[in-house]
Order: sequence, then structure tokens, then C-alpha cells
Amino acid sequence: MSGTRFTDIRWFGSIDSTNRYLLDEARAGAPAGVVAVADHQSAGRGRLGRTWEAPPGSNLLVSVLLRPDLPPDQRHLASAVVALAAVGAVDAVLGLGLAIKWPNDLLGADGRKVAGVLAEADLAAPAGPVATPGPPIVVGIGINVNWPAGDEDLPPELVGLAASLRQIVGRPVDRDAVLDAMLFGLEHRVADLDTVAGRIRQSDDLRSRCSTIGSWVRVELSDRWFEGTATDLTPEGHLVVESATGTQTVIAGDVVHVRPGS
Ligand code: BT5
Repeated sequence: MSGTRFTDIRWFGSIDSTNRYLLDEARAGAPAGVVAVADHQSAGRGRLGRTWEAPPGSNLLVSVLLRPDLPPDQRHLASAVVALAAVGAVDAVLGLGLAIKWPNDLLGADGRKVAGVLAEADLAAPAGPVATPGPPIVVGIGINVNWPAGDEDLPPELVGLAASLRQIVGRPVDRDAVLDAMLFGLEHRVADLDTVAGRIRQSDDLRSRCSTIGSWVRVELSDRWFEGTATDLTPEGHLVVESATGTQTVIAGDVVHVRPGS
């Protein structure tokens, strides 16, 4: 897309996973800025081995290859900038405000999930080209643009949990317009990842859009869980939770689920 670093956009009718594709491209030395977009994924990935569902031709399934100059403890910001750009795009195209549920979901006003973000890094990959040598982080996002058209389209396990932009606004939505607006907005956000001031700007934006702050949450880690009030995000984008045993800072990569607490 002109005026941005995202000039190499690769379109696929069908592919297993746009994240898998870009990780392999990154390992072969692809530069930052390559974008992969699919009409359909046969093995769309969620976090922790989960799957991402979308029938052919309905939704946005897109990944971007980034090589930001990011301190290791701030890698969550790479995923956050894609979530923020998607929120901005939906706002620009439809005038619709989505919330970010930490760490990686975009929700409609009724709390149903409209999009999910998956960031995958390969710190052992060979260096990229001279201009962008940093280790690759591939950030993928699936946005439910036109599917489901109604709850009857959903598999039973997603009824009440998933929704599309089309359902929310009550008419078909132009996928390309959302993609263009997202890549356009992503340009300055990705540039921000390379500077201290820029990273503070992005984590401030994330905090202002994060609906998790202020809620009572149950945080599920791989080996334990606890409940408390999510009170803040750190500048690195980690979640601060006040629980009965004190203040805990939760790192996105350690989280299995964040759910409403009981
Ligand atoms: C995510 O994982 O939400 C990350 C999804 C990332 C998908 C994009 S598409 C382009 C790129 N290429 C890939 O291969 N992946 C990325 P997680 O938080 O683990 O959520 C997955 C869970 O969400 C599933 O276990 C389902 O319960 C639910 N789910 C699956 N498909 C959904 C959909 N279309 N809408 C809402 N929820 C869905």
C-alpha cells in the first residue's frame, strides 16, 4: 500500500496459515513489511494450539512481518499495534468502536469476539536484510468482517462468543476498505515501536482502549489461576492485577485465558 512500508502484499486464495507462511519467509530472510492475506485458511492458528475459524471469502485473514527494534520484555507491543490499527480501521470505515480485551481479542459492545490477534516470534531466525536485521515477529489478525451473517452460521461452541462486523452494523462490509485502513494506520504505529517515546505512545493508546482494566478477572496460567481486579497496563503492555495476595503483573505470553471472574 503506497505511502507505507507495506508494499509487498501477497494474496492467497487458500493457504494453511498466513502466520506460518510469513514465519517461513522470515526464516528465509524476507524483509520487514511483507503482508500475507488469505481468502481462506485450512489450518488457521489461534494461541496455544487453538484454531481460528473462517469460511472462504468472508473475513479478513492477514499477517504482517515485523522486525522491530524492541526490548525483549516489550514484545507484546508488536501485537498491540496491530490490534490498535484494526480498532482504528473499524472506527474509520464503520464509525464503530471496538474494545481490546487483553491480551489479544477485539470485542463488540456486547462482549462478543470480533477479532483475534496472534503474534509469533522466531528469535533464532537468521538476521533479516541490512535495513531491517532484527528478529522476526509475525503478527496475524483474523477479523470477522462478513461471517457470521447471523448466529445460525456459527458452530455451536462459538454461539454467544463470536460476532461479525456485518452483524453489528446490519449490512455487508467491504473487506478491502478495512484492510487498507488498517495497513495505513499500522504504518506510524510500527514506526513507534523503534523509539522509547513511540513505545510509550502505543502503550498509552493500548491502555485507553483496553476494556479489561477495571474488571474483575480470572487469570488462567498454564499451572495455576487467580482472580482479582485488573487495574492497569504496564508500559510494556503487561496486565496489573490486584488480588487477595497482592499485586501481580501478568505477561501476555504466559496467559491461557483471561475471563470475567466470579
Ligand atoms: C486468537 O487466538 O484469537 C488469534 C487468532 C488469530 C487468527 C489470525 S488469521 C491470520 C493469521 N494466520 C493464522 O493462522 N492466525 C492468524 P485465541 O485467543 O487462542 O482464540 C482462539 C479461539 O477463539 C478458538 O479456540 C475459538 O474458541 C475462538 N474462535 C475461533 N474462530 C473464531 C472466530 N472467527 N471468531 C471468534 N472466535 C473464534
